[in-house]
Amino acid sequence: MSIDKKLIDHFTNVTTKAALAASYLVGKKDKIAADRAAVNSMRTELNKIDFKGKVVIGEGELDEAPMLYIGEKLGSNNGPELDIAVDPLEGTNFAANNLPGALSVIAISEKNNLFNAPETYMEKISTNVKEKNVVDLDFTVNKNISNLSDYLNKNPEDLTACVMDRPRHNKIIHDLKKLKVKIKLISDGDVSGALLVTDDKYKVDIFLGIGGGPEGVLAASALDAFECNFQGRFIFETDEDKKRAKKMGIKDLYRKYELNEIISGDSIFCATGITSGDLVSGINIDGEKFTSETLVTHKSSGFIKKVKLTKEIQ
Ligand code: VTB
Repeated sequence: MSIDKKLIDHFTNVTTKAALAASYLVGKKDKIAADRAAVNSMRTELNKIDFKGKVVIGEGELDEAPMLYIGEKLGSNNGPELDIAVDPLEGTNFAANNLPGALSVIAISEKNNLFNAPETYMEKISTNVKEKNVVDLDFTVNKNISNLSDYLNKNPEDLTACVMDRPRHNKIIHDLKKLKVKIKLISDGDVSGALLVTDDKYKVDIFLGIGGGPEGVLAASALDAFECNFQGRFIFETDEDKKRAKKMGIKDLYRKYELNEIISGDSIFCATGITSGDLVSGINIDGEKFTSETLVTHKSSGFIKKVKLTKEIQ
């Protein structure tokens, strides 16, 4: 089974509208309001589509967030049963402070094919290398870099690693620096960070570090369409985290997940720029019209495109 290609346009419209809604709050120093605008728009647009959707990765659980919570049913209730992962505003700081890289993101899979990721941290690694045992979450930074440089036939000093700027990454950054690897430090937005390995033009050879688990699953769905590699391991710090994970059906809390254990089968991924960043341009409003750019992937048809749209503001 695969997801009907016709749905691509519908889901592209969902992140486009959510990005537009959030764009009015760019630079207003209000993360919550910007997020709310994107969430509300996404929910309204998803409900217009003919499908039976269920949110498996959303904005918290029912008691925490009223919109797009895990388990929420969306769509017209006619059509295919699909699972949904949403990050209506990825990079809330970017949007609030008018910085590059805010995105509105969605991933859709066939029912039960998208990992039900808890809202905890995840250790992640992505590369554009499909072969196993070149880069691995279980290897040291030294081993990963040495293997990658052999594989790509590049010196370590010609490799670039993307890492989120966090104190928890001091050791990784220190090791990369010692190896003379070029470091691309990002302040937030690790969905985009993980996807920078997909095309040579971004000049990133490896993404690594700890970020949000849900963001990891979203990135994995696009990386699958690009035939890139991704591995993730959740980090459960508190007893409450561990209990929640068990409740969600995660038996081995320390397990390393391969890309296709996170997402399998067919999928659609859409990421629309709110503010311009490495991946896509942001929303531009010109009078009655706006333009948007969305990175869209559809696994089964091999569709991978940056879709630029100009539409009337309704
Ligand atoms: C990332 C990143 C997000 O949170 O997952 C990160 O993609 C992880 O959390 O844009 P910490 O900020 O606690 O390190 C964001 O930066 C913000 O949601």
